Amino acid sequence: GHRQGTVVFFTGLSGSGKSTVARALAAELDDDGLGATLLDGDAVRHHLSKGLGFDRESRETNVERIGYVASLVAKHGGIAVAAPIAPFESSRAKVRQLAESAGARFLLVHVSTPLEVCEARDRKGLYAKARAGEIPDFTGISSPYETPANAELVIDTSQVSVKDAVALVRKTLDAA
Ligand code: GGZ
Repeated sequence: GHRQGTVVFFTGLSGSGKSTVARALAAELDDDGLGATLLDGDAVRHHLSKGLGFDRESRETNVERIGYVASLVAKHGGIAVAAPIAPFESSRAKVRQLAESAGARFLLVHVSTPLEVCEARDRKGLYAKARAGEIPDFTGISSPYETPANAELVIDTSQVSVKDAVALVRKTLDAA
C-alpha cells in the first residue's frame, strides 16, 4: 500500500497567524518533494463554500466540507493542510473522525495567539468593524471560539516565529 496520509488542521482566531503558518508549512513540504494540498481559508470560502455565512450552522458546514476534502486527500497517502477558524469542538471532532476513518493521521494545531494580540494586529480592519457592530457574529467578539482541549500542538505566534512554528509542526509530524 501507499504511505499513510496526514491531515494537519489548524484552528484559531482571525489574525492568529494560522494561514501564514499553514502556507509556510505547505510550501516547505512541497520543497521537500512531499507535496501538500493547502485548503486555504479564502480559496475554500470562494470555491467550496461560496454563499455560506458565519452563523453557527454555516461554519459547521464549511469546516466539515474542509474536513471531508482533507480526508479524501489523505486517504490515498497525501498531506492536507487546512486552516479555518473552526471555532466549534463538535465540528473539529467530526473532521478528526473523518480523517481517522480514512486511515490518516490527524494533527490538530491550535494557533492560540491571544485575542488582544489578534485585535491589536487587525490587519484587515475586521475587529474594528466587529466592535462597531458592522460585522455580526465575529469570532472572539460576538461569536464564540471554543478552545480545543485536545490539540496535538499549541502555538502562540506572538511568542513563536513562523519559521519556528513550522519546525514545531514538522517535528510533531516526524515523531508521530
Ligand atoms: C470570523 C470572519 C467573519 C466573521 C468574515 N467571523 O482574518 P480573515 O477574515 O482572513 O479570516 C476570517 C475568515 C474566517 O473564515 P473561516 O472559513 O476560516 O471561518 S469558519 O471556520 O468559522 O467557518 C475573516 C473572515 O473570514 N470573516 N466574517 N463573522 N471571521
